[in-house]
Amino acid sequence: MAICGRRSRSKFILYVLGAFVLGYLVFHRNTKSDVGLASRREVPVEQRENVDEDFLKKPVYEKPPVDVNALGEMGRAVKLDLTEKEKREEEESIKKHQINTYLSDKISLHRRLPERWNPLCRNLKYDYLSLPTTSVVIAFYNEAWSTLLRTVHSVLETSPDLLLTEVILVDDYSDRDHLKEPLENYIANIKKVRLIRATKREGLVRARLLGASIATGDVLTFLDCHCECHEGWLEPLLQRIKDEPSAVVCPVIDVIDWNTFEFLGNPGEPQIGGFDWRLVFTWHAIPEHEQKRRSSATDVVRSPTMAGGLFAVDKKYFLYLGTYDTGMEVWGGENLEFSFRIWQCGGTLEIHPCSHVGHVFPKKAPYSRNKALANSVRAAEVWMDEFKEVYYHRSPHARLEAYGDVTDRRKLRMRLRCKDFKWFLENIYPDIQVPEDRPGMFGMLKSKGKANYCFDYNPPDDHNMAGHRVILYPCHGMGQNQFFEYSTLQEIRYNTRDPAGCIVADPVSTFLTMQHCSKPREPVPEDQKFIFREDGSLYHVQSQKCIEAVDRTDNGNPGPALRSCSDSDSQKWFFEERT
Ligand SMILES: [Mn+2]
Repeated sequence: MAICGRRSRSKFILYVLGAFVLGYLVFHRNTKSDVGLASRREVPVEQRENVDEDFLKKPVYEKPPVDVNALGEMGRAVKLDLTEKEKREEEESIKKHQINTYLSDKISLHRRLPERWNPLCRNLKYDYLSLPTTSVVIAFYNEAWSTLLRTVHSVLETSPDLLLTEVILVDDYSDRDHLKEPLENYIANIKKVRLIRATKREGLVRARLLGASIATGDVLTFLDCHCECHEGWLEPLLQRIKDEPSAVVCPVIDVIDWNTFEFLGNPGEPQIGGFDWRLVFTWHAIPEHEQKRRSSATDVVRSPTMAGGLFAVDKKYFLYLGTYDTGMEVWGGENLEFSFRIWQCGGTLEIHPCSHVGHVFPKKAPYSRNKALANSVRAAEVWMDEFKEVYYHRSPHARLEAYGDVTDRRKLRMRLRCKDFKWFLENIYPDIQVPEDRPGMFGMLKSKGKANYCFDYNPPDDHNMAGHRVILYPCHGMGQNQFFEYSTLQEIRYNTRDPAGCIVADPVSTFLTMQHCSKPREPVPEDQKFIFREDGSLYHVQSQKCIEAVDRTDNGNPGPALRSCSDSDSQKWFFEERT
């Protein structure tokens, strides 16, 4: 096991001790199981396989008999016929939770999901008796009753009793009444569910650690508090961790619609995680080099980053890695910090295509994320080395953020002899484009003639960057939509996001729009080439015109546009990092 070599002697002893305890538990589990199981173990392997498997994968609770006509059964979308009054209640519930909990309350807490994994996953066999056990940790804050309890029942009804030690609910100091006594009373009658409460608001990171601190399973499996597990979701995670204890394994996160509760799982290849240079998490298709590394569609997929909420990790390895950065507040950014740490410190971060868990993505973030910035800065300060500048250039206000003390986290990095961020980029995320950020060639692109106006670009939406027009807007110095970089390939790049955008000038309309940049090593299209000349002019090579700050374009608003080149200040531009 790779992790042993790096441990101190005392840790090694602890490990041996742990292995002993584990051995005892496996032994104990086998002996305390009923006689049927013990005698089946005498049956030759070929004959016992099928008999045994059903028995061994028996969940903690069986789902009640299916009622195909029940609302939302088999993950179907629900559309309710509501009176005006009911509609108002529904609206209220959406306002409160950013999830249609009015509708969720009408769906069975035990509903089934349709089978939406790669059919090959059904053929995978597990040696149940040798798999590690797990504690499922679910932290919540003011979660609605039905979404929380559907998560709990779903875990109990899809996880083999043999492998699930417990479900640990961590209440992060909620103030809603239904999460007080009613919740305690409800779970008092359910096997294997424990509830602990924080005594003040801790945030996701510390709440999860609170749960982890009382967990007794071999593996920690973290789930969000509005999930539904697909059949067979747990075994692949545990099998992988058994095979490779330094693997941190995420399930495929399937979408459950926040408004209809439709389960949108899909059996195709999963997407993997990345990030852009604002340190925002992004999704990507599996790159070619990774596809080549895999030999089957049921093999794990390596992912540079994780989305955050859902993963399984060997408890001892999680401790070795330094668990979470407890200096992080509420949520946001902790997922990238953990991802960087896993890879840089010798682990692997993977997605198992046979483990599917549905997650209700809320309409928008239900509570404040204003601490996410400090969390990102902590991640950058500890793990990104000189590349943190690329982040700061695009989020200049992050430099001013009070992010607390990271001394201990840096010591952890030293102690574990973690690799640097350059290694991470080159080996784990070679597809990300690293900006050049040459001095004086990035930041706000300001007009000399039209004082305090800057290039500004607002993409159509989070997933689609291209297509809109570039405008001029009062400079705000916050990076983001006003961040551009002039590259050695003569592009004006909009690379706060990944993949990056490049400005395209159209000599007919005269406007500037945004398109995707050419791929690395492919030629830059002619209409994306500008020469940033000594005198500050931006010369468009294809049209032989210059970019001018125009007060009123055809829609009445200021914008950059192509004009015949002149010596006017309205055709002079300069970069500035901050206001
Ligand atoms: Mn969530």
